[in-house]
Amino acid sequence: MKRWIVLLALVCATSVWAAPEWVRGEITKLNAEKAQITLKHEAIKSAGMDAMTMPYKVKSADQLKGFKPGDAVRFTVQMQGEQMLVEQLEHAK
Ligand SMILES: [Cu+2]
Repeated sequence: MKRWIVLLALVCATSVWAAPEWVRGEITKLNAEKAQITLKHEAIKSAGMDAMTMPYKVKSADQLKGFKPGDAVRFTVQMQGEQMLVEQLEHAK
C-alpha cells in the first residue's frame, strides 16, 4: 500500500509539472489558518489520480477568501516536494 502511494506520488510529480490541468471539484472542508482545503474532486488525468476526496495545501491562505464548504470550484495543482499543492482556485459555474 505504501509503495503504491510513493509510486503514485512519482507519477504525479512528473506529469503535473508538464501541463497544468483544470480540475473540477467541491470544497468539503476549509482551514484558512493552515492554508488547507479538502476537495472532492474528479479524476486528475495528468496526475493519474482517480476521483476522490482529499486535503490539499494551497499556495497562500489568501486564496481561500470568498470560498466556503459546499462551493463548486475548479483548480490546478502542482507538486511541492512530494506534496500536491493547489496553485489556482476559482469558483466554477
Ligand atoms: Cu486527489
